[in-house]
Amino acid sequence: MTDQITLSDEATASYRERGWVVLPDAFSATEVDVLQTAALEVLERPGPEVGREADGSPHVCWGMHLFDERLSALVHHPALVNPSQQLLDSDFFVHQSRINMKQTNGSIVAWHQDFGTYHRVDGVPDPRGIMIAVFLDDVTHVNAPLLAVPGSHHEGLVSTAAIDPDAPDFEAVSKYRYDITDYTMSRLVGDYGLEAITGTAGSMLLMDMTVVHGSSVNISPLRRLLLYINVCPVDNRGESYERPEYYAARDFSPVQPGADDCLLQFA
Ligand SMILES: O=C(O)CCC(=O)C(=O)O
Repeated sequence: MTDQITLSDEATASYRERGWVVLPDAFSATEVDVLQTAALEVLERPGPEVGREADGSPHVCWGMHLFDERLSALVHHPALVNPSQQLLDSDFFVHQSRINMKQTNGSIVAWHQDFGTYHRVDGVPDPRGIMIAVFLDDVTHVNAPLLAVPGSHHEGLVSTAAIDPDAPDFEAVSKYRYDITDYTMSRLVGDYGLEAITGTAGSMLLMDMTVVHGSSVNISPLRRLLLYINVCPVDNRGESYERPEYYAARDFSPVQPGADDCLLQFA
C-alpha cells in the first residue's frame, strides 16, 4: 500500500454511513478528454463485451481496462488508487470494469446491488469492495443520474434472481441478473430515502458495492458517459470462472499506483 491518505474524515464517514462519497475534480479536463476519446473508441469494438441498445448502438463495454492502455492507466491513477486503498484498508484488484454511456432514449438500469451477481455468480465471498465511477460528462438531475438508496449496504444482500428466459440477452447477461423487487424497493426507500448522484465531469464516485442503485431512461439530449471500476481487497477473490474475463477478474494481482501523469502522457 502507498502511505498517501487522501480522504478526509468526513468523506470516509459518508462512505461508511451513507455508502458513498463523490470527490469533485478528481481528474482534470485534459484527463477527462483522454478518457472520453478512449471510451468512445472502445465502444466501437465488435465483440460480445459490448452491450447494445435496441437500435444497435453501443452503450456499455465490460472489461474496458483490458482493451485499452488509456483505460488501463486510469485503474492505476493515484487519484483512484489511494482513496480506494484507504477505504478498503488493503491492496485491491479490479473485479470488473465497464463503460456506461446513456444517450437519449437509451435503456434503463434496474435496481440492483453489484455484489449480488459478484457473490452468487462470480464467487466473491464478502461484501467488501468499491464501485468506482469516473464522470466523463456533467451528470445532473436531468440526464439520468445514478439513483441510490443511502445506507442500504447495511442490509446486506436484498436482491433476488430476475430470470426472464425470453429476454434477448438471456444467455449472456440476463440469467445473471439479481434485481430488487418492488416490495423491497418500497420498503428501502421508505426507510432510507432515495438520492440522485450528480457531479461535474472529472468527479469520482466511490460507492460500497452493496448499495442498492439503478438509473432511469435519459430523455434529455445530454449524453451521460461514465466509467466504472469495481475493486475488491486482494483477499476477497471471486474464483468461480463462470463468466468471461470481461465480466469477472482472472488477474488478482494488486493494482500498483502509477505516476501522477499516467493519463496526461496520452494527451
Ligand atoms: O450508469 C448507470 O446508469 C448504472 C450502471 C450500474 O448500475 C452498474 O453498472 O452497476
